[in-house]
Amino acid sequence: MERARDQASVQVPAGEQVGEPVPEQVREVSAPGRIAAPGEDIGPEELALAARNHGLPLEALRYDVTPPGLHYVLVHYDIPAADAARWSLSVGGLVRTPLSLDLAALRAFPAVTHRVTMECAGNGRARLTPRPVSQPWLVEAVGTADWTGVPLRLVLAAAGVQRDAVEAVFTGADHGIERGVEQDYRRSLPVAAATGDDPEVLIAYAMNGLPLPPQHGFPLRLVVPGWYGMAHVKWLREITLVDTPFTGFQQAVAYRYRRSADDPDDPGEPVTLIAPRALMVPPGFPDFMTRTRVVRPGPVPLEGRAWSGHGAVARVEVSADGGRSWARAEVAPPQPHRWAWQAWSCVWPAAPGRHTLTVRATDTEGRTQPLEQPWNRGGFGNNMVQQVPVMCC
Ligand SMILES: Nc1nc2c(c(=O)[nH]1)N[C@H]1C(S)=C(S)[C@@H](COP(=O)(O)O)O[C@H]1N2
Ligand SMILES: [Mo]
Repeated sequence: MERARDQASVQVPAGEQVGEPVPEQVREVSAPGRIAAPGEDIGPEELALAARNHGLPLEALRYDVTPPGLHYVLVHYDIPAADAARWSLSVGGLVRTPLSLDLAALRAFPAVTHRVTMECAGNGRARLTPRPVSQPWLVEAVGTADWTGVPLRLVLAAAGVQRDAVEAVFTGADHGIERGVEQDYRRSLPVAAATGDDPEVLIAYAMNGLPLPPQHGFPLRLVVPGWYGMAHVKWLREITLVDTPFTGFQQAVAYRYRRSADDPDDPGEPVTLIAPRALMVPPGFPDFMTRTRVVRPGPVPLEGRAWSGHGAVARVEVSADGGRSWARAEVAPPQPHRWAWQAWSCVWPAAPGRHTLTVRATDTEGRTQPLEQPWNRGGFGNNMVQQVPVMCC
């Protein structure tokens, strides 16, 4: 914090240089990323991650706002200890007036509430072939909350962003090692995104009208409407304005779309906005083990949610024959919650037999969901359509 204040130009905030040497023993416990071998099942390490980082039970798609405890959770390292009474957020680097704000100081700014659908960039990873070995999400890494806090642009205006600043770097209070790099969790946003009012980035202190739960970033987190989850830095303790694009691990190494499985020199494209996706509440009732759905013959109401970070959802289509034919669903308008998912519904005339239900969203930018996997090495942004096996009898 002090260092940021003293330096005229901060390129990479203290404590993080990609490729910085770490003790050999550390590297022994923190292997490079890898792709699962052909036929390799999900292993104990992925199971351990999946048990910590839970998804949204798909039946909870029925709620506009995800009820407490049902919003997905993704935590790279540990949930840090946080004492609200002693928490302070520092704003430094290329600003005219460095700030150190406690929670009372942040609450003195005008408060706004935005309903925002958040989705992990790794959602869909475990459905890829070959499978990148990491948090093995199927389709359920999503949730919607009413986030209350201070518009980031107001805090940055109070600090006075200097003209040569190009990015704001956000630091969380959590610390860990990832693929041999010891680090605090850090991400950046371009200054234009950080100071914009559409979408308006929040420094949030409340979720659904209550203080943030520990796993969702207590006492402060960033909320960046329309962006994949990695941008919404939790346990936010420091904002640093810098004059060159941030090259920390979570920016330049992780969260890149790299099409090639093994080219070490491919920098890839940055992961930013959420690709369109529709999900359905699986109809009928499930088999405990296979999760196959059982429905009775006749009209079966189908419902779910659809969203995109690129625009509103313009169209949702449902297929009962694995994507050969499609029927339009009704879609709720995006207003008044532009950054939240939209409800959709339709009726499926179920006939006896086995079926695979599929749903696909298309946004106002014309982006849609593929029937085939969009593969990349990190397993990001896989918005291939959901498949719901149903037995009608
Ligand atoms: N400090 C910090 N912020 C973080 C993370 C983290 O591990 N540490 N995980 C990110 C990722 S990858 C996602 S998907 C979202 C998840 O937010 P949630 O757990 O509140 O749903 O938080 C983001 N913010
Ligand atoms: Mo994520």
